[in-house]
Amino acid sequence: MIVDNDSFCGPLDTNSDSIISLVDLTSMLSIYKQACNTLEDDSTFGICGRKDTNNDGKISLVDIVYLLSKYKIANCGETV
Ligand SMILES: [Ca+2]
Ligand SMILES: [Ca+2]
Repeated sequence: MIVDNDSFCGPLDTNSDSIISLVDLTSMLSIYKQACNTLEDDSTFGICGRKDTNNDGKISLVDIVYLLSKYKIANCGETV
C-alpha cells in the first residue's frame, strides 16, 4: 500500500510520557479509519511503539484494541 502524502501514523504514545492515557487514545481516534504512512523509523516511536500496531497502513479497530490493552500501564508493560 502506497500513501502519497505525509500523513504519518506516528507513535502510540503521542505525548511521550511512556504511558498510554486519554490524550493518546484521542489522538488515535482522530485518525481512525484513515490511511497513514508507516515508513517511519521504529526508533522514533519510543517504548510504546507505533500507532499502526499491525503495520497495515491504516488505523483500525485492531490498533485501538492494542492501545486499550496497554492503557494506563507504565512503560506500556515493557521493562526499562
Ligand atoms: Ca502518553
Ligand atoms: Ca493498523
